[in-house]
Amino acid sequence: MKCALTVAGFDPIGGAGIQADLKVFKKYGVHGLSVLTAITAQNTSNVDYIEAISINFFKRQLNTLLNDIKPDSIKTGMLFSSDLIKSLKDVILSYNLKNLVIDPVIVSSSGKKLIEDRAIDILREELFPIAKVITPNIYEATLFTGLNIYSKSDLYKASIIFKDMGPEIIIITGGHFKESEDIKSEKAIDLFFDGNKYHEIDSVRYPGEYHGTGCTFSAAITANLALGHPPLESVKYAKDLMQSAIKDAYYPGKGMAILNV
Ligand code: PXL
Repeated sequence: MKCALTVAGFDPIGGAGIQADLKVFKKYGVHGLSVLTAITAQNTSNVDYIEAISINFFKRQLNTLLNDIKPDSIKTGMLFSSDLIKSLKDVILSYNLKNLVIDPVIVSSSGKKLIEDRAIDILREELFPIAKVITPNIYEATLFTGLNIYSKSDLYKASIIFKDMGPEIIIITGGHFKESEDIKSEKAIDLFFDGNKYHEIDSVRYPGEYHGTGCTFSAAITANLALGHPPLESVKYAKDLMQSAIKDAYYPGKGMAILNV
């Protein structure tokens, strides 16, 4: 059985973070490995509190696991601090891990910062250059590129700027478009760019706020890469999963919906 590793935070709701990633890996028949960066206290309305795992314990989790098992792909979610990011990079290089998918998590869907401000540059500098795929949403793309993204042509410009940051492939997810013509469209458009070719991948837009969309999407890409699928196919399969998971989303609490993976 193929193995994928998620390096991410703990979500007690079970809709994002490590828990979401493991559900997605299972869905594709990929064995899920997980290493924890931070624990959170949260519900479907609010992320209340975050505590990072100590660097020592973080490294122990990675080294102990990787001395035994080599994952076929790896993804990152909430990385929280500069020290966690730097330690992770060292480990990825020393174990020669391939197929790194980075979901550049900045804030939760409920609006809480999931990374320290000073760690944002470190994430870009240390991990983007060794990434196979990065999966920014509109908010993250705006923050990393400095562009205001209101239209499809802005997505094209942003993906060129991202390419210069070093990742092999960029997929910007357009589901969060706010103030553009595109919001009036029934479609959500994602833009895939490999430095050479662009692919627009469109899907039905379902209105509303969903918890864990970025985690689920990036985990699905990671699982498909572990299975040996090429990046573009992996992204297309991941989009298919997102469509059904969003269509059948449910409300376990009083706040946001959870994806039905
Ligand atoms: O969706 C981003 C995210 C990632 N990781 C954890 C989270 C969240 C959102 O709440 O809780 C642990």
